Amino acid sequence: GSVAALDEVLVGCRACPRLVAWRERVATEKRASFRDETYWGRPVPGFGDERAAVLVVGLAPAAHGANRTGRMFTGDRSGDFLFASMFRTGFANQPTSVSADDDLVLTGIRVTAPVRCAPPANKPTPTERRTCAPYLGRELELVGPRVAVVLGAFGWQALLATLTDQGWAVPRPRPVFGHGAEVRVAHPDGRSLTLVGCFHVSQQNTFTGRLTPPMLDAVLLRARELAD
Ligand code: DU
Ligand code: SF4
Repeated sequence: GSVAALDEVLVGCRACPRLVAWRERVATEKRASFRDETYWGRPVPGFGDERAAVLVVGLAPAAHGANRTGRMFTGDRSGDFLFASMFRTGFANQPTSVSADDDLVLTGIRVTAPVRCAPPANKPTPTERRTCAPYLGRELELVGPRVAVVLGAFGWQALLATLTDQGWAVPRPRPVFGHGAEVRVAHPDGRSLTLVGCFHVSQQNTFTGRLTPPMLDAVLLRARELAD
């Protein structure tokens, strides 16, 4: 098994009828400012270091962001905010991620999402989350991160559910999401993974100042410290 083999299966997935219809409709109708572009319109693989110690877990591709460019977090304001922070903290070789064929390289970090197809209103259903969970589970097994930076409550719940399914010792009741929350979980085989909660990088948080660049930088630096 390899990340490339996982991605090959993933990009052909059509398991969620509502999301297949939405991702393809958005890709056909487009946004006026991108009308000359060919949208990706398919499931979006994780991006970055295949041996990353730090895995960033978001929510789902944005309709005109990753669903357009085919690279996670790429082509929208959320990604602009996230990749700039990765550059400042030494995880990325450049501050921007514009398209799937730019020269961005992530070292020691990787970005992914628990749902791989763009959902209407950025809101996957519980069934869609469960249907997509095996892809995140497989990626976790292949990459083997020591730290997961989880952007928002949806990703937090989704990751904890996936870890539980995979036999990790997740406390009950499940730990509550919060910015700066840290939870260490253990696998019976001896591995451990520390989840670090962080407000999502969406404009709702970054435009309002709820999540500032120094706050995100501090989370990424903390993640590196935990991973070392
Ligand atoms: O084809 P490849 O060298 O396995 O890289 C796939 C993809 O992942 C490429 O666009 C660069 C990116 N990447 C990265 O960001 N960090 C790495 O350490 C390795 C690959
Ligand atoms: Fe497949 Fe996941 Fe997309 Fe559903 S969200 S169609 S499970 S890739």
